[in-house]
Amino acid sequence: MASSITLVTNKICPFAHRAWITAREKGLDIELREVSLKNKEPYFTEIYHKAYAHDPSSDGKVPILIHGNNILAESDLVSWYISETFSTGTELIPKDIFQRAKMRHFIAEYPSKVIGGFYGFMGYHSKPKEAQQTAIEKCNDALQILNDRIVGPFVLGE
Ligand SMILES: N[C@@H](CCC(=O)N[C@@H](CS)C(=O)NCC(=O)O)C(=O)O
Repeated sequence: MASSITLVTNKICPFAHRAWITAREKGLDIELREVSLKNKEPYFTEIYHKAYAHDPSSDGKVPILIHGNNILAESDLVSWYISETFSTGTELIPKDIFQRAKMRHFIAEYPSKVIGGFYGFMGYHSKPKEAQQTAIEKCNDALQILNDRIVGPFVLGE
């Protein structure tokens, strides 16, 4: 029997979204285990410290993938692992090497360009009006840079 897949996750985390979207695109039946990032339960810290590629200075970050004996942290690795392991669903990694280079470039740029803006935007209700506007503009500018490269419906096309 194939090993079950669990994703330790949190709804607000864009890194966890990346792993979850990958699993959805592959059509996988995964168990989502939602954990609090504010009050970290012992299970979360323990499993995080068992995960390959975890940050030793952290007491837990999402996402974490558990697939049989393979426990993996870091959303880009998790997404890559899911994409390469399962042949079901959408083919997410292009065969063409130039297309793959574009994909790697997008993955490298996404966190630095979009995620800072995204977090600025998330806390925007508690900010003064001017700071809210700056947060929206920063988020839109980052999305626009990436949007200009998207062929659609996926970044590289079909
Ligand atoms: N580089 C990591 C970042 C993961 C990350 O920072 N997750 C945040 C939530 S969005 C987290 O778990 N933070 C908890 C903490 O740092 O204490 C990845 O790509 O998976």
